[in-house]
Amino acid sequence: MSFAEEFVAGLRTRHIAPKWFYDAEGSRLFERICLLPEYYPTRTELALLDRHAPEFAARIGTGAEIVEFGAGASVKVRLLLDALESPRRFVPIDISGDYLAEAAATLRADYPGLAVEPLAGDFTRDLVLPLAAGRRIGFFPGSSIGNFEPEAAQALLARFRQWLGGGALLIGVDLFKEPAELHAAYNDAQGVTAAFNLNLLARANRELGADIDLGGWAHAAFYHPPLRRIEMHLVSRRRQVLQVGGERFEFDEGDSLHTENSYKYGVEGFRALARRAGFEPGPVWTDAARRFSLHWLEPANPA
Ligand code: AVI
Repeated sequence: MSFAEEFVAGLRTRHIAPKWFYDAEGSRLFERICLLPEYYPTRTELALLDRHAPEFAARIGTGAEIVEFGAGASVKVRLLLDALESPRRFVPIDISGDYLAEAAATLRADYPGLAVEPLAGDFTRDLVLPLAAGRRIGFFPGSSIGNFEPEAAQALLARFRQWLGGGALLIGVDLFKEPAELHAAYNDAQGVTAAFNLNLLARANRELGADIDLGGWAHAAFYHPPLRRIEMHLVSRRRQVLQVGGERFEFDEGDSLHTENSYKYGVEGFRALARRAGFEPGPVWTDAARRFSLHWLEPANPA
């Protein structure tokens, strides 16, 4: 379904999938989130990638192909590429086509010997990947897996396993921790996460000709301990009517649109999920405070 169709359907169900955050503006706002002092996942994962790059390179081997799911600005993969011996090809996949093309051009300039073949598309749907050039390794950093419901996360991992055709997956997974620390990460003092959330409505104004008053909506994010997830919502500040795609949607003060879940895992819980998806979990790397984890997953029964 297109953004127009899903946005209108989301106004009916009061639930919109987080993948629609990422137009060019949303991708830029997300890059700013990654630099926020409160948002620990990015810097923690970057430090892990940096510290253990030689180990990853040894596991990946010579002449490999890296496929990154949800590549964004492709910053993290550089730490891998820098450590690899003669990587053959890099295939970044992202839903934000313009943003992907920009990032690919920069990578080509910085890695002249590397074939960079971006694929603009939605990896939660059927995508046709090019035939593998060398051992194919999947890279899914950032704990984007946490933005899927656990059953959907399992199905997605199973799909990656098929796409990787016998290759391994290196995946970043955010760990559960003190609720206050989680809360701060999604309620930053500068309001960048709020702008990221509200950009969904701004995008509807830009792309769908909606006339939504952003001042009528508030960002809300909170940790839900029983489900071990952060929930993000857009909350209506007053009674209002939205007119989109020829339909009318009424919101009372306090009504919300649920825009994102971000599940947090324990190391063992995530390994169990990976097993259910047909992987054999290998080593796990975490920081000293066990904020974030990187998992090496091999297919249980390689083709
Ligand atoms: C992309 N994803 C892993 C981020 C997260 O933490 O769930 C998206 C995000 N939402 C608000 N801040 C960051």
